[in-house]
Amino acid sequence: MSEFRVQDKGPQRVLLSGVFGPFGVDDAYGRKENLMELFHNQVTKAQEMGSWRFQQRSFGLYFLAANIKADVTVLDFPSRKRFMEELKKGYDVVGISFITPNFVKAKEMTGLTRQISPESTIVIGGHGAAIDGVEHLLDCDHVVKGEGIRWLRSFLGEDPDAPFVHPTLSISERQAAFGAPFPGVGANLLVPGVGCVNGCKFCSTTHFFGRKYTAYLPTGKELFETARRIADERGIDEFSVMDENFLKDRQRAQDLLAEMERHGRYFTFHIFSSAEAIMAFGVDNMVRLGVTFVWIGFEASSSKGNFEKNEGIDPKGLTQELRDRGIIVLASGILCQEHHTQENIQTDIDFLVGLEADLVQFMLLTPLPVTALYRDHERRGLLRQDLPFEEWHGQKYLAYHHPEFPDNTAEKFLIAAFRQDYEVNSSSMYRVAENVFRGYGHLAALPGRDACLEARMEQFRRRTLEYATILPLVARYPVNETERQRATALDRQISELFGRPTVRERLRRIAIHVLALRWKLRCRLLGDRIQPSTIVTRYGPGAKKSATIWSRMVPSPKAIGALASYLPRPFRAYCVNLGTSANK
Ligand code: B12
Ligand code: SF4
Repeated sequence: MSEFRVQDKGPQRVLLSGVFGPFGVDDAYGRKENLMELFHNQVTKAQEMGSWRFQQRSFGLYFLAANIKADVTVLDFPSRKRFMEELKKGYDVVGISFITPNFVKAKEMTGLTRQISPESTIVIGGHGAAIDGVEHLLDCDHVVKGEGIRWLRSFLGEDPDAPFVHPTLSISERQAAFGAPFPGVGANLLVPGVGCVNGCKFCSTTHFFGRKYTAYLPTGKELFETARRIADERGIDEFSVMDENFLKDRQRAQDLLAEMERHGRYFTFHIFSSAEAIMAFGVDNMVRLGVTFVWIGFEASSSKGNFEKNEGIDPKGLTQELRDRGIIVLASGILCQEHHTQENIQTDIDFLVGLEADLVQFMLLTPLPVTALYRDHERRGLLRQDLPFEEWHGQKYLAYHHPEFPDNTAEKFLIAAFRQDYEVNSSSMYRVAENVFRGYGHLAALPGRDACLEARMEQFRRRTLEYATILPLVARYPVNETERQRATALDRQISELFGRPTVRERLRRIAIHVLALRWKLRCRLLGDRIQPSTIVTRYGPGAKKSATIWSRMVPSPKAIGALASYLPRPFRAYCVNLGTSANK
C-alpha cells in the first residue's frame, strides 16, 4: 500500500465503483456459481423456468454518494473496459466497493487506477475490506472497514454528523419469472441501518459492523417520513427493507405502525428478521405492520448447528403461523456445518424442506473474514489457504477443511437439497400465490376489522390477483404432476372467489405465455445467464441527493408510469421498474 495522501479540502471529484462484470462466468476474475442475482444464485436456482430473476444495484455506493457534497459519479456493473474509460476522466478519489469473492476484481481495479489515473487516491470499502491484511494484497491508499458514510464525509472534510440522506431506489432491476414480468411492482429500497447486535458466529454483517447496529433512521417517525417521501416519488407503497434484523428494534417498528395508522398510509414491507425478534414483535402485529415477506435464518434443526436467536423456537410452527397469515417466508439454512456428516446432513435438509416455507436458501458454512467463525477456524488451522477468494461464495466448495466433505463433495448435497425442496414443495411461485391467497382468507374471516386490517385485506386481494396471472405458467411448466394439479386447482379456487379472469386478464395470460416461450427458446439457444447493464449515475456538486435516480436515456418515472397505466398490470410493473434503471 502506498503512503496515505492527505486531501486538501477543496472540491473533490469522486468516482465510486462496484466491481466489473461479467458476473457468474468462469474467467480469470470470477466463477460461474457467483451470479449477480439473489434468488437465482442461492434460493430458486433449481427451479428452472420459474426461478425468480432479478438484479440489485450495489446500494452502498448510492448511499455514500447521496451523503456527500462532492461531485460524485457512481459506476455500477461496469465492464473492465468501461471502468478504464471512466478513470481517464481523472478523479481525485476512486472508491471501490467489493465483497470477499470479488477480491481479484478489486485488485485488478486498484492496479488499473494506479496505471491510468496515478493522481487518484484509492479507497476500498465494503465487506471485502475485512480480508486480513488486504492493504498488503492490493494497491490502495485507504481501507474502510465497517460503516462508510461517516468515514467518507470526514475524509472529504465534510461534517460526519450532517443529516442522513436516503436515496430513492428500486430494490431490483428486471424482475421476471418464466421469462415474463414478475407479478407486482418493483418495491422501493429502504435501509434503516446497518449491522446487527446478535453476533452469530458465522455472520459477516454483524462482525463487519462491530457487532453493533448503526441506525440511519433511528425512530419510527423518521422511518415513516422517509418511506412516505420515497413512496410518493416512485408512486409505489411497497418496500424492501435492507436491514439485517428489522424487528430487533421492536419499539421503532411499533412506532412505525403507529405512524402509518395515524396517517392512514399503509405501506408494505419485505424484511429480514431473526426468529426471536419475530416472536417478540408478534405475528399478528406483523400483519398490521404490513410485513408481506420475511427472511428468517433457521440455519439447522439441532441445537448443535444452531444459534441463540433460535433458542426455544418451533421453526415449523412459526413458519406455518406466518404463512397462515399470508406472510411469505424465506427460510435459510446452512449446510456442511462442523457437526454434519455425510449421513446426518440429510436430517437438516429434510428439516428445511419440511418447514414448507415459500423459499429456501441453502448455503455452505463459510468462514468469511472478520467473523468469529473465521478467527476460530484460523486458530484451529482449518482455513483453506489453497482456495482462492473467487471460490468463497458458499455455493460450491467449502472454504474450510471438513474431514467429512473432502474435495467438492459439499456441492452434491447442496444441489440435491435445492432439488428436493422444489420437487416436494413445488415452485416458489406456486407457494407464494397460495400463501397470499391464504392471507386474504385469513383477514376476510376475521371479524371486526379496523381500517388498518381492511387496508391489508385489500392489499392481499390485489396481490392474489397479480400472482394468479402466473399460475397457468406454473401449470404449464411444473416440476411434476403434483405441482401441475396444485397450480390448476389454486387458479380455479381464486377464480371461484374473485370471478373468472376478465378479457383483459385473459389477454395478459396469453401474452405471458408468449414471453415464456421466448424465454424457453432463449435458454435453449443462449443459456439462462443475464448480465446486469452498466449503470452510471452522476451527481453534480451539491445536487439534490434524495431525488429518484433515473436515466438520461429513458423518460422520467412519471412519464413511464403514465404510459404504463395503459398496459396490463404485469407490464406496468416492469415499466415502473425500468423507470428507475439508469443510463449506460
Ligand atoms: C444486496 C446484496 C447482494 C446483491 C448484490 C448487489 C450488488 N450490485 O453488488 C446480490 C443479491 C446480487 C448479492 C450477491 C452476492 N452476495 Co451479497 N449481499 C447483499 C446484502 C443483502 C445487502 C448489501 C447492502 O446493500 N447493504 C446496505 C449498504 C448500505 O451497506 P453496505 O453495502 O455494507 O455498504 C456500507 C459499508 O460496507 C461501506 N462501504 C461499502 N462499499 C464501500 C466503498 C467505499 C469506497 C467506502 C468508503 C465504503 C463502502 O459503506 C456503506 C455505508 O455504510 C448483503 C448483506 C447485508 N445486509 O449487508 C449481502 C452480502 C454483502 N453479500 C454477500 C455475498 C457473499 C454474496 C454472494 C457471494 C452470494 C452469497 N453466496 O451470499 C453474491 C456475490 C455476487 C457477485 N457476483 O458479486 C456477503 C458478503 C460477505 C463478505 N464477507 O464478503 C454479504 C455480507 C451477505 C452475508 N452475510 O454473507 N448480494
Ligand atoms: S441474527 Fe442474523 S443478522 Fe444478526 S447476527 Fe445472527 S445471522 Fe447475523
